[in-house]
Amino acid sequence: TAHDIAYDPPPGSPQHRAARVLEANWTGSSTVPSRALYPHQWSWDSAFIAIGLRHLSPSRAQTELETLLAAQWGDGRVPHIVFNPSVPLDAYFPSPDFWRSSTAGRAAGAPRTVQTSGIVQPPVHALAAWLVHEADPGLSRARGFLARVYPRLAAWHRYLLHRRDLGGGGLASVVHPWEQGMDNSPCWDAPLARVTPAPARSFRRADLDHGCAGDRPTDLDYGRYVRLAADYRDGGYADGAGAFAVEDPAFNALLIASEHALARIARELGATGTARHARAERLTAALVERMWDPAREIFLCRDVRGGGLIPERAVCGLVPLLLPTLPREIAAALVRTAGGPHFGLGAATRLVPSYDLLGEAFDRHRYWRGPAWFNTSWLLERGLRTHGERGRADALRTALLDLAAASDHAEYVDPYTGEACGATGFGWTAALALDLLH
Ligand code: 9YW
Repeated sequence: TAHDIAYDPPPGSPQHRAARVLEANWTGSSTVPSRALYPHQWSWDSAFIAIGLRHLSPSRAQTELETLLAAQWGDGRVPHIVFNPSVPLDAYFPSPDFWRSSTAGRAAGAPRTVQTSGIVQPPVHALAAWLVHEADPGLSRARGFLARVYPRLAAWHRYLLHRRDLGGGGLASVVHPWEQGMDNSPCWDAPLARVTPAPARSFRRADLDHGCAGDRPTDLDYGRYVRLAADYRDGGYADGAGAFAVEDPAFNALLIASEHALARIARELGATGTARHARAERLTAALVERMWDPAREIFLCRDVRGGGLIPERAVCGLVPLLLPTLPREIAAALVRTAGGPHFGLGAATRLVPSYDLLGEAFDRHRYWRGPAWFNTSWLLERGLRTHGERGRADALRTALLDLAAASDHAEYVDPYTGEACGATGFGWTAALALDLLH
């Protein structure tokens, strides 16, 4: 095929085991997060998967991103799910007949042929595209990879920075908890409480067919997710009117990291990239000004509708450590917070928990309310390394690799014991382990 695996790891090696997961989840044009639980293409999963896949097959990693970007809407949004038409409708809810992208999303420029959701996920894509390019610049240039993806990535960022600046401070808001990628985080409890749940009989949860109910969101919260998504759809996916709007530090930090990557891509294509680096700097300043809590020493989410910072400590507040030009004292404070009693990194926990160990809503097994995910630890590992915390970064890297292998590349783990939770053979877990092995 055109996607020959360029590097074949030795059988039995951790690389080989991770590669087998990616191979098993590959559909021919993209990679599913999990064969059992998530049988379509997910936006930020694909970005993380491409970051690992580039070590096995740079051309396949390029295809992964280009398949996603081919489903981009006319207004620039990159949908959080691109549906695989050969998967039965009832395999995942909300399905294409809920989102109705090609009809309800017409005004926003949804594609006519491919079916997608109408919300977004964190913008890790430009960062992923740059890392994929770096894995084999010769091949990337020969295939015109960056020249093709650049205009799409630029339109994606433009959408987020303009249509999604609902708080007026220059940052992007999410309009649904699913957009930030940490669906059931306690950060959403207060803004979500204002939303009237859709009646439980008006939808059927497919997630409970696979996951255990005790680990998943409650029916009441699920009803609120459905209501928000249905209202957004019924408004033609126009931005600005919804009941839920939150500025999230992880979403914005990833946007900033991707803006820096887009500047590098622009340079590779012959421009200067200066304006983009400058914009990333302005966004970093806005992030600090609008979301940094000096007393708690963590970034907080801002409830744009309710008008204030949400006093919950969650892993999203540590992710900005990724940013190279974060003020030195803030980076140092984030390192203290990660290793302190609320996250316990390197002491009570080996991977970073998704939520405050001491928080009232902490639950070591419930979705994004305590367990540890591999993508957030990978981001933190990168952040620690960026800020010269080599010892801590090495320990986190070792933990990530140990637990990825021991858990059979689980979707997430118990933050205290490392016990596998959710699906196994999970795409980004395998991909990011593979990345750290290189
Ligand atoms: C869902 C696919 C997605 C991730 C999200 C994660 C989960 C989907 O799975 O959400 O149906 O609950 O929260 O970040 O992209 O892996």
